[in-house]
Formats: sequence, C-alpha cells, structure tokens
Amino acid sequence: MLRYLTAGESHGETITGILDGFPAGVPVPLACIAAQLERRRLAPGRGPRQARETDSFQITSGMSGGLTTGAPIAVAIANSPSGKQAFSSVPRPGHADLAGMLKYGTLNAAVIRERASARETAVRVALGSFALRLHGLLGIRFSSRVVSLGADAAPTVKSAMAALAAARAAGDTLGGVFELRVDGLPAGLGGCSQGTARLGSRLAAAMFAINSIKGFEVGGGFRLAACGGIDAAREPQLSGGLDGGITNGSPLLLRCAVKPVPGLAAGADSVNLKTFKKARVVSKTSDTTAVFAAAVIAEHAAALELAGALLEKFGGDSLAEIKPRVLEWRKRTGKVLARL
Ligand code: EPS
Repeated sequence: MLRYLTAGESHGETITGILDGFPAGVPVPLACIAAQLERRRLAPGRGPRQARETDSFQITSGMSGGLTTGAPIAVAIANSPSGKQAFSSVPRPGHADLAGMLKYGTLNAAVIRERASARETAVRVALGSFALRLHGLLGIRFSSRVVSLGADAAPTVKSAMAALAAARAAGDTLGGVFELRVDGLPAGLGGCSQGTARLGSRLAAAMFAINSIKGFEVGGGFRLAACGGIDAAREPQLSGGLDGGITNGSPLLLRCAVKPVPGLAAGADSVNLKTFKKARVVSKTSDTTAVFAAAVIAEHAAALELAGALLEKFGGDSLAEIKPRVLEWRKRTGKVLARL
C-alpha cells in the first residue's frame, strides 16, 4: 500500500513528508525533485513569500546511490527563517482560521493557519516527484494547463499576466480552473467492487485535499448533465478515461475549480473573537492566484494516487519486477482496445 503523511508548519523550521510503500530501484535524480518544486514555487500569481523561499530539501531515508531502496522515503524542506508568528484572535474570512479555532478551542488563529497553510503542498510535490518518476519510466505522462482565470475563459499568457497585475494592483485575488491530463495509463486501474475502490472517488479525494479546490469533474463533468445519452455516447472521451471507477485506456482528464485566495491586500471585514468587536484583516503576503500552483500540485497529488492504484494492480517490490508486468498487460489489453 502506497501512503504518505506530512508534518510541519508554514513558518516552522521544515515541512516534512514520509512516503511509504514506494518500490525499490527507481532512479530519482535530486534535480528532478528540485525542478518540480520550482514549478510550484514560481508558478504565476505567487506572492512575495516565494521570493524568500528556496525550497532546499534533504532526503534522509529511502534512497541509496540515486535509487529508491523500498524503505520509507523521508523528505524535509527548509522554510525561510521567519520567527514566531504573532498571536491573532482575528480570523481571516475564507481561511481555515475560524473553523479551526472553533474545532481546537483556541483564540489564536496563528496556530490554525500555520498548519492549514498551502506551504504544506511543497512537500506533497516533493513526494509526488517520486510517483511522477515511476510513471515516467512506465510511459505514463502527466500534464496540466489553466483553462480559465477569473472571468477569462480562454486566458493567454498576455491576458493572464494583465489580469494578475490588475488584481494585484487592486489588492484583489483571482480563482480559476485547471485541467489535468494523464496519458498512457494502463486500462484496469481502480475498481468498481466498492465505492472506495472507484478511482474517481480516490482522485476526487486527492484533489479536494489541495488547499482552495472547490470543484472537481472528470471528463465532460458538469457538461454531461445537460447531454442526452445519445449525444454522450457519440463522444466517448466525455468519460474522461474512467468508466465504473476503472481506467479504460483513454487519457484521464480531470478539471478542478480553485477559489480566489481569501487573504486580501485590500482587506476584509472580520471580528476579534476576544472582544467581539469588528476588525479588519489585511493580508500583505497572499498569492494573487493559486490556480497555476494548484495545477502543478494536482499533477503530483494525482501521480501519488495513481501510483498507488498501479501498485495494487501490478504488485511488485521493485521497478524491475513491475515494469515487465505493465508492458505485458499493455500488450494484452492493447490488442483488445485496438479492435474496438
Ligand atoms: C499561505 C499564505 C502565504 C503563502 C503560503 C500559503 O504565506 P504567508 O503565511 O507568508 O502569508 O505564501 O504559501 C507558501 C508559503 C507556499 O510555499 O506555497 C496560506 O495562508 O495558505
């Protein structure tokens, strides 16, 4: 079973992750992990914090001589020094602050926001880099693109940069939608025997585990609701690569809606939970949009989930064991799919 856990706070010393159940013999150059971390860190729309972070990381377990060993992989990413975060009894609207303060019985929002912060996604990307590498060596390719930014349903680089600059100047933030595509997945991953085995449910959970994601669809998604069955049958790609919760050999297509970052430089009305007096919160370090970074994070989160499904289907403790099984399966299922 492939599983992972993370720990660490946004302004703590490190963000740490452990990936357990990953096979041995997978070459994972440190430069590959660094490159993926840079994609996340430098995605368009990031705030001033990202200029301070270097995302330098250390792997303290699970690798030897550039190869995974089959032991749990431990990664620690250093945070830039920032000192202790000030006590604040004013929750930032739209963040986890208020719900977390109620849940944990604290008047200090800083305690909640430290762990709820999207900083944690850095280590998910580091762990996901291992999964991406495994997929890559098996001919499975991940890509993502932002398909809408704010009200712009067809953003170009130029229009996106202009929209981000305008939002930043107004102290505002933008949401958006990204699309994730996975090519080369073997047919037969996931399952229909239980709801929890369905890959759609597993991928939905992986996507909703990313900060700020508020919507998820597979293939035609919400558009399918307005289609007749006859029209839908004419366009099998609307299934998005999944039927009955199982990969069907077509590219996997997911879309996620990302809400606008709720921390606003323009400020937002709140209440001081100590005094119950009105208060204003101004977030100076927020990102202008999280949608570009979320697309990168989603590639890694999906890669981890799909690596788990792949290992369940094919078993194996090492790449040398898994690879021939996948190739043989592809040959077998490919013969059937080619005749359809
Ligand atoms: C975040 C708020 C900002 C972001 C942070 C996520 O940080 P700060 O606490 O300094 O205002 O920069 O994202 C990251 C640090 C990161 O690496 O993604 C939040 O509240 O979620």
